[in-house]
Amino acid sequence: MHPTAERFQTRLRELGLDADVQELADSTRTAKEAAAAVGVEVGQIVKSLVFVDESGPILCLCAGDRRVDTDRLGPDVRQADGDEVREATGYAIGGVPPVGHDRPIPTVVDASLRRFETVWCAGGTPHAVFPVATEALIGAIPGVRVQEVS
Ligand code: 5CA
Repeated sequence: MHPTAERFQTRLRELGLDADVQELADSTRTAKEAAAAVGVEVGQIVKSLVFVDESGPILCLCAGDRRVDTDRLGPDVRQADGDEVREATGYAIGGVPPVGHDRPIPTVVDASLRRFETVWCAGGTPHAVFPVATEALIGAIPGVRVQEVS
């Protein structure tokens, strides 16, 4: 396994999440590609999107078939650029996982993910994903806010 996916797998275990990272030959860089690669609907793919407001980065875990309305995240919110994403999470765009970042990051979860019992998330690289019970994922995020985001 790629060392970044390996390191992320260790972090999942440390968080007590029973989830196995899978490396795929096909790209899972985007929600659409990930959905095709694992054979689920695109809504079931979790996008881990970084935004920034005046107090710093915010992570939004959004269903693959939804688009975040930044106004719902707060005032003066904009999407982070690639450097900011790496700085905030320790991972590059296309592989950003929903948990297990280099440092804590305030996290908002799209309530529409609760449509699915299981969701699929990025596992650290653009070829790594993992399935996890939606409620277990939400339960592993300290101080999480679950709300409509689109
Ligand atoms: N591995 C997949 C499925 S889990 C994944 O990481 N999807 S994602 O949606 O979380 O990551 C891709 C997202 O990164 C895009 O939806 C887009 O919002 C963002 N993105 C892509 N390119 C850029 C860029 N140049 N600057 C800022 N954000 C970008």
